[in-house]
Amino acid sequence: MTQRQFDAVTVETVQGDIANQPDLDAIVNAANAELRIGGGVAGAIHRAAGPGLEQECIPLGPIRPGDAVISAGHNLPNAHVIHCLGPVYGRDEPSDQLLASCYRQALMLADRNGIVGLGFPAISTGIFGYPLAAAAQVALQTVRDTAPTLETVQRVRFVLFSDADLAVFDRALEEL
Ligand code: AR6
Repeated sequence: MTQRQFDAVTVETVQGDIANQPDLDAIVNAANAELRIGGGVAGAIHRAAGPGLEQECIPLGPIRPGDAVISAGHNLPNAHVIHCLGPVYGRDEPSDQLLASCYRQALMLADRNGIVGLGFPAISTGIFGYPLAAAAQVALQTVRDTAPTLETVQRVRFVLFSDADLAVFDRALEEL
């Protein structure tokens, strides 16, 4: 685990399951446009949250790449889920700006909802094909650049699925 402080926000990286972060107020979903149950992160979150999450989410969609919307956490230990649609790498352009928009919108939405602790997966780096090291740079830079504008968010945790992915984020955080 690596930690860095940007203004009032502590940014940390851990290996783990985004659907099992009980000490955070909110987690972020790497969603599909329709906000339906999917694979990867979305599958894990919807399985843990139960069917009420999809029922709440479907009327909130469809969303566009770079957008974020908020729902309740249902059976998750977190009060809220923030659903982001990341860019499909090689299709949704400019992919770096759309990915940055996901992180910025999620952070601002969290702040408007009084969230203190927020957990992110590595949005777009699975089925959507965004290279992990490049995605880590965009994610961490956006948190650093948004941190001065935040009032309630104090902890941002990046939850990486594998030790190898964690090492990539750790290096990006150290080099930032
Ligand atoms: N906890 C943390 N990270 C995870 C978990 C987990 N439980 N499961 C996977 N990852 P992905 P995307 C990692 O594919 O690329 C869905 O079907 C994974 O190794 O979940 O934004 C949606 O419905 C990868 O590094 O999201 C969309 O259609 C990262 O999380 C589409 O996939 C993101 O992988 C979204 O694709």
